[in-house]
Amino acid sequence: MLPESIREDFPAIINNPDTIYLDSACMALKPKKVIDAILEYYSNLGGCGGRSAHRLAIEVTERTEEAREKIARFFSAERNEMVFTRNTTEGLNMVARGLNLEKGDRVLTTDKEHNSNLIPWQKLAGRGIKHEIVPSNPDGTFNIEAFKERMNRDVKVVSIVHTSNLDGYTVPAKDIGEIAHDYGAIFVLDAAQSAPHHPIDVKDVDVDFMAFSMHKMAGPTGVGALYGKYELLRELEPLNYGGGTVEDTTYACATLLEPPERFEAGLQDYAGIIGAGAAVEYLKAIGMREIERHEVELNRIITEELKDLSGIRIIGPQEPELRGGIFNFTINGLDSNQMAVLLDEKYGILVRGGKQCVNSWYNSQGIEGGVRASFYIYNTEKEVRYMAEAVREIMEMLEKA
Ligand code: ALA
Repeated sequence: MLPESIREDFPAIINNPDTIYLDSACMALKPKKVIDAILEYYSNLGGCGGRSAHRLAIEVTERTEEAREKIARFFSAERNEMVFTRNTTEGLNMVARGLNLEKGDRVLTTDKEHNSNLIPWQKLAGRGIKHEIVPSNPDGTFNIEAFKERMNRDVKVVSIVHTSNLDGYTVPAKDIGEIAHDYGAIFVLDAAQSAPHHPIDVKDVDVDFMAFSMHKMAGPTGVGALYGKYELLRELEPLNYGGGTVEDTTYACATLLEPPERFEAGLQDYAGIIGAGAAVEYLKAIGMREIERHEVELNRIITEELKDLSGIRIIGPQEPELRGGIFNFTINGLDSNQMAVLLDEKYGILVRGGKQCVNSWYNSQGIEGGVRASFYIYNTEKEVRYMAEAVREIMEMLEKA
């Protein structure tokens, strides 16, 4: 397990002493190093990047490019393959709208996609592009046979949630990518929940595009990135055009810069980007394998405590080692959001209830919502045992009522 001293790095933990934060799948807390990097921009720099030639602007350009380099290296990518975005959602929309898909092309996703990897593909129906769902196995694991059955040369894109925000399960991305590539399809990963919790080498996985958010990686809000293989980025139509994306324009046309600059229209969130660089450095110093192990250990403890409790059902695979840092469950007799509010008000435990942006899966199962505890580097054994105790007390209370 990671040392508890990590908690001292997080002002939000120190400043909220009576809370147990178990909602990192939605938003991770930020260490002081990240906050300091953001503040440094506002206090000492303040200029724009990539444009003006004065000293503050040059410094900002250098610092944002350093951050790009750090983030690229974190995933074993090249600097020119990493495009800054606002978040995973923006990255996935960029891919869905920027690929040159045509009438009759097919796009495959799974039945467990976040709305951000669902709606952008659904919306292509107006152009005659067919979006189809690969059903998961009953325990939520990836159904490779169902996937293979659906593959043919009309499938142009396979876009899959790498680690699910619903149940923490991580798909066998390398195998999926290999099959997608055998049929000439583009392979896209929604890495919002994998990038913060697992080591990823984009070259090893051989993914074509991968979108992620820094706010789930101990980084600032409002900054994410889209990784794309350079040749594919060159063919992708930008979502936004404007300042900072062109070599030159006339009244009639524009010559775009090469990637990644051509995708970053308008002034950027320089403070956030510099903070994002600090966030990956912070995670790297802890070690992604260590982070992975820590979360599974916490998941093992809470699973052991609650798996046999009458009235609750764990969503996804029952084995904690397949669920990473997510423990999501349904309860008999209480709405998931009511349960989340009760955990907060009575015990100071902060979790997320409801459909967690995976409405389609919950609706298909006829389930109103889940109560999701999600763990990160700062959570402790004591906290998850306390959560288990709280759930047991609430369930006893419900039985008596
Ligand atoms: N996708 C984020 C979550 O699962 C917002 O909470």
